[in-house]
Amino acid sequence: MKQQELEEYLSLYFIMGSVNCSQDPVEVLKQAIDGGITLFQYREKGEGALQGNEKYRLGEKLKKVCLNAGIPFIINDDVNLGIALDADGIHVGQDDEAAHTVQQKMGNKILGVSTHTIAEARKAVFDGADYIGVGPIFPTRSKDDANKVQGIQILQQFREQQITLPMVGIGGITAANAKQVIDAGANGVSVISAIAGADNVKQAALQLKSKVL
Ligand code: TZP
Ligand code: MG
Repeated sequence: MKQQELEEYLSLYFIMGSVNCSQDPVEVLKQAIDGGITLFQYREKGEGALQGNEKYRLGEKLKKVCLNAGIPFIINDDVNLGIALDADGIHVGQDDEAAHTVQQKMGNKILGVSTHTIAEARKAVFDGADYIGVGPIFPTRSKDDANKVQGIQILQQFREQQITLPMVGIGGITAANAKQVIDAGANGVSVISAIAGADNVKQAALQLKSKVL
């Protein structure tokens, strides 16, 4: 995939797993797609998360929904699951399997890496990341072990220091603050609760979409 194509897919990047949803995750994903999300990450994590075969089976269903809609399907952390489901990509954090070994195992898939400092961003580039996630930009309740809040300044700093890789902001992003994230240099926004936790999922995605175009 060309960098420009990936940048377009990153514009409204929806992340969720069953614990983030108050209704059937398959329905949540379908509604989010109707509202215009451009990329999806299956992140089955946290208290009460599905494991083993159940985790696999939900992943299979969500992948099918993405495939039908032409939306890339990315797996969080679990490289073996990504390979088993033939996902379009894998996203790893700093505490997960090293990005360069993931890159070797996955071959031609999209590799995303979470970064919090310039050094981590440079290493992600070196390891062959296709994009980086940067955050938390704002306070979040969706990640127990989140790093300290960075503000939009970190996005500006990365761009000033010649990090040219596609990047998305993450953490506490809503329709009210998404434009700041884009204006600070991100190609898109990654969102869990503002979409998965909305009463009207499609409407929430539509509202975010109008801010990132
Ligand atoms: N990584 C940094 S913040 C975060 C992750 C996975 C959670 C983002 O969730 P929300 O609900 O959009 O703040
Ligand atoms: Mg991780």
